[in-house]
Amino acid sequence: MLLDNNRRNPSDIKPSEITPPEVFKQRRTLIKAAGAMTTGLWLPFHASAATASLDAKKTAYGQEEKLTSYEDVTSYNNYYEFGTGKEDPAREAVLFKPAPWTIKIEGAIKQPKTISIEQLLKLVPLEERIYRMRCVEGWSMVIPWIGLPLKALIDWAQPTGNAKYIEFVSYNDPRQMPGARMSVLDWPYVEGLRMDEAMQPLAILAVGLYGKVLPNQNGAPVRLVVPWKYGFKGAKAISTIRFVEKMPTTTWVKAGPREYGFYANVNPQVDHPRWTQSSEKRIGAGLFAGRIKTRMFNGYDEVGQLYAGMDLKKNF
Ligand SMILES: Nc1nc2c(c(=O)[nH]1)N[C@H]1C(S)=C(S)[C@@H](COP(=O)(O)O)O[C@H]1N2
Ligand SMILES: [Mo]
Repeated sequence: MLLDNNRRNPSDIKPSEITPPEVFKQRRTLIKAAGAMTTGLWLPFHASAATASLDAKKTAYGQEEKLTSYEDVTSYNNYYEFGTGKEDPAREAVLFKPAPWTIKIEGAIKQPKTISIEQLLKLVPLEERIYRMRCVEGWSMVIPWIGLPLKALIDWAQPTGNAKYIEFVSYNDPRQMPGARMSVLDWPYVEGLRMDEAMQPLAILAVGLYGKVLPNQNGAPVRLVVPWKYGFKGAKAISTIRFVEKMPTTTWVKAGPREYGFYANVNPQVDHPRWTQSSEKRIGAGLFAGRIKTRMFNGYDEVGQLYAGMDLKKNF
């Protein structure tokens, strides 16, 4: 029953289809009180949580773009903890439990802290932002994210002057994540940004998409979205955020330093050894749609000043 529902497009399923309205409301209240929940209690609530809507204020970001369908956004992606195939995450992450959830914040900071999802959602009003997303493998999507500027969390965390970089560590549990039982990558998945990149207003922590709570396969309950960089910078299911002095060794740089750089800015002039970066295939554009030209910084020109004076062929 639960599995059957998940095979359909979740946007077509109203919570009321799964649960009578009064029970659904009751469950929502319970989900909000996630801190009080035990692991065993979570499962029956999961289906309703995954379709819960999220309030966010509309913004001007990406209004001119044609959106990639909810179906494509949630059924074609990379999330190696759930397998290396593009269709694996949607199938294998069905039973993953994104609540209760807290993020540990540590390193160069006045005092180590934890923040729960409930606290995170209250830091600043949530926004909807439509971003173009570009995977280094050559495909792209346009996704209406819901989230908050990463800067809001950094301001709350109060890093010290020694914080030059910020490291994001994804949750890793081989029991819940079949891909994490294999050594395709060096787990846990780690990504990072330079501090000024992290403060750039375009960088967000996403908690939803298409007006709903983030589906498991897209990084529930909270993931990074940095639209001027390749998709792999967007670490999913973040469990630890660490302020550090030295450039972190990120998972993909460790896996292939000739193929993946720390900066990973979208750059049509620097090809990946196996994939061209000068053009891209927009997912869902149709069989006869040609490839489109990839733009520097994925078209987010305003970030250029962060890299003034840097050789972006060396710092790829
Ligand atoms: N923890 C984790 N985060 C991850 C990945 C992963 O394998 N593990 N894959 C990355 C890659 S390569 C891409 S393109 C995006 C794809 O997911 P999205 O469509 O939800 O953005 O997630 C990124 N974040
Ligand atoms: Mo990617």
